[in-house]
Amino acid sequence: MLILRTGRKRLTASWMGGLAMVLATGLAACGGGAPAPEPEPEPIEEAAAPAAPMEDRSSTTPTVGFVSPTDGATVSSPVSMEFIVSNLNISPVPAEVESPREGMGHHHVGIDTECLAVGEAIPKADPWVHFGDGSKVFETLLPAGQHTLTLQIGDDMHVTQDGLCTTISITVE
Ligand SMILES: [Cu+2]
Repeated sequence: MLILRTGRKRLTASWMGGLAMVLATGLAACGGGAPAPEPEPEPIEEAAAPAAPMEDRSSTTPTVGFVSPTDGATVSSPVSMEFIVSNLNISPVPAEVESPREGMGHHHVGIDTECLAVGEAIPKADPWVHFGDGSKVFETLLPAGQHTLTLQIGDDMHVTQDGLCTTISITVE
């Protein structure tokens, strides 16, 4: 019933009237002390939960992005970053790597730089920071002004992957 009220804003007057009656009836039933109607709303709420944007399983294409900051945001220093991927596993780089594991990678942030070409090894030097421990958050001091933040996935060999890079612009105040 809550779904009907909030989800469909264009109900006609007659619909609303009918809905009000249904609601009134439902409330009356609740008020009567009968515990029976209680379980009904629960499946509705559970059904609505997967609509949350964090776990999108509608595609099998791997993606990477910033949870924060958002593109165009004005933030203060130190700048806190949070990364997210879908259809890819973020995993610490093993101690010894003979060949990169399929479907696994780790985050890299490039400060004031663009995405590297696909197939390139991400340098272990400025302006790149590797998160070979599997980290999904980072905090760093940045001078005031406009900055470009690039988030790029590398496999166990730190090699860039097709489609797995994103760049945002932020302003540090
Ligand atoms: Cu790396």
